[in-house]
Amino acid sequence: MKALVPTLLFLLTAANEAKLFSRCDLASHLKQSGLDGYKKTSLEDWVCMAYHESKYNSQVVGPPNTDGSRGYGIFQINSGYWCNNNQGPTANKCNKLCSDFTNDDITDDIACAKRIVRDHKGMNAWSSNAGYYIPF
Ligand SMILES: [Ca+2]
Repeated sequence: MKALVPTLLFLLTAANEAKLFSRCDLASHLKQSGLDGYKKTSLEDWVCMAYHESKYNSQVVGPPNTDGSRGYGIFQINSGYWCNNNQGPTANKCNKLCSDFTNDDITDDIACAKRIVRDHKGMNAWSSNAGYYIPF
């Protein structure tokens, strides 16, 4: 049992670990996931958006917006439309828990970002939400 406790602590820590991506590391992930040119949005625009939303930090939870929703993770995905944070009404169009967007695996974040940009607002889904910006 004594040996099991540190192992469990390590696993819990690893599961909750966030990642601060470098620009090149993030660009590589996004390119491998097919975001370069996705819905006519360049890789540069995706990387720029992630920088302004989260400074490439996968752990960021934004402050409450006027409607009480928040942004989650590297793309600051909004809890009012795209994920469920169990703190208010949501359309949950990505069918995910918002906490799934604050870990170091951004595969699901990217999948939801693709869903968001397919919506009628496209990339304006982000630029119209200036309140998401998180100063560091
Ligand atoms: Ca994730």
